[in-house]
Amino acid sequence: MATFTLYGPALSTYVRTVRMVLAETNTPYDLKAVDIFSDRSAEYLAKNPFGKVPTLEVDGETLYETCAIVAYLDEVVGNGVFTPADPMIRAHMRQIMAIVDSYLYAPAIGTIAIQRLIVPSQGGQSDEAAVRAAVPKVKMALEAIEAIAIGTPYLLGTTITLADFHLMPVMLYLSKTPELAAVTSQTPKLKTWWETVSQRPSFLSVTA
Ligand SMILES: N[C@@H](CCC(=O)N[C@@H](CS)C(=O)NCC(=O)O)C(=O)O
Repeated sequence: MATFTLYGPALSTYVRTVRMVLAETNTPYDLKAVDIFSDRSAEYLAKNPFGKVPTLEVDGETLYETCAIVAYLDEVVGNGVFTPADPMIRAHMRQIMAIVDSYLYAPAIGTIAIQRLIVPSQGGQSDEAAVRAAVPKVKMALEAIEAIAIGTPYLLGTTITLADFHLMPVMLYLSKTPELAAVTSQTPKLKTWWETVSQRPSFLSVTA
């Protein structure tokens, strides 16, 4: 089997998405810490010019961008079990992942989680106006996912897919904030989904 090295801090949502696929497939890997709260080293920027995490090294070859990493891992260590065979359901999986990346991550993590969890932990005061402005954006993104989701019990039916792994780490941070109730007030499927997937052993192992 190939040798896998994953770069990134354990607290990163996107790193957790990749780690879930590795955990679900019992794939051994090294996790190398990257401090995302200070400047990236030249060595790291040579692997990932955008300085983002995660980056995966496969036998010394570098891969970055979470969607590309998890699609690769699903093929080589997952046998494709996390990607639906049906073209429309597969498209819905990619659609949910794109919604997370394009419309959910920035207001949910970049604003609400940072303002509610990180800023106070460092002795600062949350920017209430920024949080207020982020709430409708998060609500809209979650409601768009709700409209696509099947939710019995996973986002796209009876089998867990890469879309679940993409959304779960973001939901975990939202669930630690007082904004959770407001942003999920119109998403009953997502509420039930979260009660189930948040107890999944692979998720608990990468978020411990
Ligand atoms: N498009 C990238 C986004 C990754 C991303 O935004 N990662 C965050 C952590 S969850 C990060 O690197 N933040 C540090 C920064 O923006 O400087 C991907 O899909 O991998």
